[in-house]
Amino acid sequence: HVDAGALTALPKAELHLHIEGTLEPELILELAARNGIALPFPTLELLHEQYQFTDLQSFLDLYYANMAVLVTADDFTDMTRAYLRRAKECGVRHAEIMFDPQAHVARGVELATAVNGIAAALATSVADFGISTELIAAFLRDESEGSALEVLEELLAMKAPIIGIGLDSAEVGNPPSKFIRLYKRAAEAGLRLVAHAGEEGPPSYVEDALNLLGVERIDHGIRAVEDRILVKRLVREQTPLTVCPLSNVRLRAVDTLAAHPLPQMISAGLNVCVNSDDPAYFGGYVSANFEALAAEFGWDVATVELLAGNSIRSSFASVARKAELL
Ligand code: ES4
Ligand code: ZN
Repeated sequence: HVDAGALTALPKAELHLHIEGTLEPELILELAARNGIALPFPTLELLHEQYQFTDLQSFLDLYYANMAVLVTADDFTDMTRAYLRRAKECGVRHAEIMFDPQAHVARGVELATAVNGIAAALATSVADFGISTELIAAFLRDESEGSALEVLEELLAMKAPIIGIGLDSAEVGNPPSKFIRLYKRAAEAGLRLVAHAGEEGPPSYVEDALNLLGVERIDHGIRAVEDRILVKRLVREQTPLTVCPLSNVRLRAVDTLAAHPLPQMISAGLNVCVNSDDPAYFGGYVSANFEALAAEFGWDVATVELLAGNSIRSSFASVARKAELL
């Protein structure tokens, strides 16, 4: 068995993290007050009551509503620094952080406000927290491909410091095939490619994300276990799967943590790592995910070391940075 101190001490990378999902209720209220925004749930008590989710969409509704408090670049900087502070306490030494540009533009926030605010915190993340960072622009799959392409062109024109693109939000009914041109354009621009797939959606979405979009990493991917041929391929190609166990429990993608397919995925030889997804909404940061798993499955140090090592190996960090952390 592993104790909490040893878990935290292990250097790890966080590869599946939505920065807007790190907005803690306390910070939501603080930013609402600072910006003079009236919230539908204006106290901690009323806000906390909203965190009981039945599926992905029920979470997304609250997640997008709470973003209303993000107005100035400083708001984005403060949110990002608050995440980095907590990530450091979890032993995170490298973080690849997603943000949802379309969600902010749709609210009338300038793209540059969001990008520059987040980037300001990331620019000093090594000095401030000992965490190397990268930024990934995630596109909303329930919006049109045209909307995503417009925002991508704007990000490229402003030379936004992004390493890649992702695809998130409501999965079922919004398959990878909808975004072929977006991923082609991003690849042409030299960006790295990831996408959520197989969270609520079927294994065929994982396959299509690989075949049609050319992604090099899959966010979630848990439903891949339903397709033996797909599992064989993912094992052979060692495609990284950024699994988020507490998220899956809270959004009812799995019934219980005990029923989570992660142990089965590890046994099959899949390249899995552990991530927090939207830690302010799902009951904890990456250490909480590791601790819950280790307790539930009685893991030894070797298993935890394997998962932490996978996260670093699967990252977009430089060869030198990876060597430093492994
Ligand atoms: C998300 Cl858990 C999850 N799934 C899909 N899209 C998302 N955006 C933020 N969190
Ligand atoms: Zn996610």
